[in-house]
Amino acid sequence: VDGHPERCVLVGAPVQSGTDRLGCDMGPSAYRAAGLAGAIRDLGIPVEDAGTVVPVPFASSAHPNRAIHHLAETAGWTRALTAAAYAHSAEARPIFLGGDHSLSAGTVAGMGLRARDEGRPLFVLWLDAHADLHTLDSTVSGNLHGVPLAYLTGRPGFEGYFPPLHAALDPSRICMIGLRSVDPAERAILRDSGTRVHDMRDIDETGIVAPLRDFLRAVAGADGLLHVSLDVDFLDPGIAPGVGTTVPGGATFREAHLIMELLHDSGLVRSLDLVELNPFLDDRGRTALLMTDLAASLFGRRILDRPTRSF
Ligand code: EXY
Ligand code: MN
Ligand code: MN
Ligand code: MN
Repeated sequence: VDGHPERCVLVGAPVQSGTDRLGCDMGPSAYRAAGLAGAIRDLGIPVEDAGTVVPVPFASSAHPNRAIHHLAETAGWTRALTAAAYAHSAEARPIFLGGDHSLSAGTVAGMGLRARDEGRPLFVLWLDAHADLHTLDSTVSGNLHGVPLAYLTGRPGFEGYFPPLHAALDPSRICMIGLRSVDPAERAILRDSGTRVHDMRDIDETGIVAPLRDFLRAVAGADGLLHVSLDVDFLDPGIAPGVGTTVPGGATFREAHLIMELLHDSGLVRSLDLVELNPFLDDRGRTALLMTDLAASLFGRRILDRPTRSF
């Protein structure tokens, strides 16, 4: 699509340090077993598998909030993934295979550097049951998969722990769809943030299309670079059980697939996170196969041909 490299690159990010529920580090293997590369190649798009990112050692002192798990390891992943996202997005469209959602602290920071180099604003579509907006002081669980957007939008308290950001992500350039589990501290931040927030009640009342098209018009109008972060728990647990943080009342496959087709039509997506897949909680790869279908539909029309940019 114009303004985008056509080639995809798969980047394994087996991050486990952001959640205590073990199994996320098997995510990249599950996507490879589900045939993600082949599904995208079948659309005529070259796909390279760049293998697996290695976290850099990152010594961070213990944080006063003793609930926090694996802070140094997650900060090391963030540093490595920032570099990987920046490098792999130069001539390709990276798909980051997670791994828990703390990996997005690095991938989105790296895409921010890419956007800076291209002189374009970065926009983020966050498809998730959760806001992932806790600070290191407000997190209750201490699981760092619940903090990436607080870090990325420059909320205080990460200094000396997560690597310093080149620039904070503008909250008004974030669109959240699928929310149905938001903690009080996160709600307070969201209230006047300017972030476009669509919980499942919104989706039930207004549907997916109007809010998404409105956001895509804003991205296109700003000549923005769009990063999509797809958390498995955006989907209803009945169709996607392979995730450690299920919340009832999630998106149907049709709603998720419609989002992917509208995103494909827009031609605006530069990079994608597939996060929180836990194959240990899945049955016979069902969730990995569903996510693979959705990811492929983001990169190419797989059913009927339609005019692009129809938003
Ligand atoms: N807000 C809860 C917490 O902070 O522990 C749940 C976070 C779940 C995060 C998953 C990745 O979306
Ligand atoms: Mn732990
Ligand atoms: Mn998440
Ligand atoms: Mn989630």
